[in-house]
Amino acid sequence: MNKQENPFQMYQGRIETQDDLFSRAEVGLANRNSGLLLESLALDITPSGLHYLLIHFDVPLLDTEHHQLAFDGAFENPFQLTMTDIRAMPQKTVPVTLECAGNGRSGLSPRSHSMPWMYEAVGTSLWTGTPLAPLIKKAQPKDNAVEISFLAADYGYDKAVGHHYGRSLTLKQLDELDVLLVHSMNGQPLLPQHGAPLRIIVPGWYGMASVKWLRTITALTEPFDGFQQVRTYRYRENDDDPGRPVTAIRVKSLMIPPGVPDFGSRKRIVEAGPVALTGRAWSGGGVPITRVEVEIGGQWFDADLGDAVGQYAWTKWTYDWSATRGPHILRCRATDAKGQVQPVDPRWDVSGFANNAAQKVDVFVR
Ligand SMILES: Nc1nc2c(c(=O)[nH]1)N[C@H]1C(S)=C(S)[C@@H](COP(=O)(O)O)O[C@H]1N2
Ligand SMILES: [Mo]
Repeated sequence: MNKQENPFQMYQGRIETQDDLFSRAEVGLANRNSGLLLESLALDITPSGLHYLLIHFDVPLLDTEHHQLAFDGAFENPFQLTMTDIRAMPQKTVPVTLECAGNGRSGLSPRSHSMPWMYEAVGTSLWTGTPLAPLIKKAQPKDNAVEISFLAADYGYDKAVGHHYGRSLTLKQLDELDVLLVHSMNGQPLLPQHGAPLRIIVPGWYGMASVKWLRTITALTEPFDGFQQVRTYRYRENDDDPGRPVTAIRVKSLMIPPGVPDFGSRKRIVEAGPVALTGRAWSGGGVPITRVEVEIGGQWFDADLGDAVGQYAWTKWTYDWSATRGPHILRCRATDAKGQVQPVDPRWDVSGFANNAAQKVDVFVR
């Protein structure tokens, strides 16, 4: 099917949205792409069933036994690997905090039509696999190779372009990033929705780089022009802006909403007295968290920090609050070792990428 025959022409441009109101199409997406339950921020490692999901098309149900990973294109020594080959290679298990670049999209105004995330598109898993760099070295990119692309099994349309999900990294980025070829999550083979039987994890970058259902690793002599690389995941000021690529995760923190919820309104009820506020903070590119502050009644207080769960994983924070009666708005914000601080107000982006504005929690203390 080409552009002219596309029966969904109307979805090629901007789709009308209204802040705080979601279309049936978006609710449908949200029912597939579940988010982390904020109460599970209490755990260092997110149980696999509570890890957020972002699936653009349909989950391809692949056969582990016959799955092949091909290294092709501009490599001197192209080869193929089975899952048995990959499991027999040197293994590494790393805790990595993954966050979707669209996390926080609903907090922007006007927001864009896409997965309507609020705060919950984040999670930390123990990923097991073999480091990718030695395999690329073994395949040996030709002298004129500039990028390596990662092509997946899932296929669909976006803006009238049919494509397999795919992303690329430059050879320089591959040198700097500890990319892992992953077959297991939290000690179990990858679940279908998380990329079974094989995916990559690109630690420190937003989730779009961590290609699931991986089938082909190709050496390219020209930059990759796949849809998910050049048509989206770019920071843009307006529709005509070619934009800059979305890469490392921006500094962020979240709080477990204290107290208990009211089912209908989702507002929180807290008992007066001592309340242990807690949550997690993380930043991208392996940069550690140096500070978390909590705002109560318009004043910011320093929280206590725990140890990071890993170089590429989040840090726990706690703050003892003496809750006084009445309505309160609580917020938290993190600072990283590069001095980057979470903004209180969202930064504008056309597609709603990387909104790391401080989380706001409404509570009523009684
Ligand atoms: N093949 C493929 N890989 C993919 C995606 C996808 O739709 N297809 N989604 C990406 C995005 S946008 C994110 S945020 C992460 C989500 O990984 P998870 O669902 O395991 O949390 O996978 C990435 N890898
Ligand atoms: Mo994402």
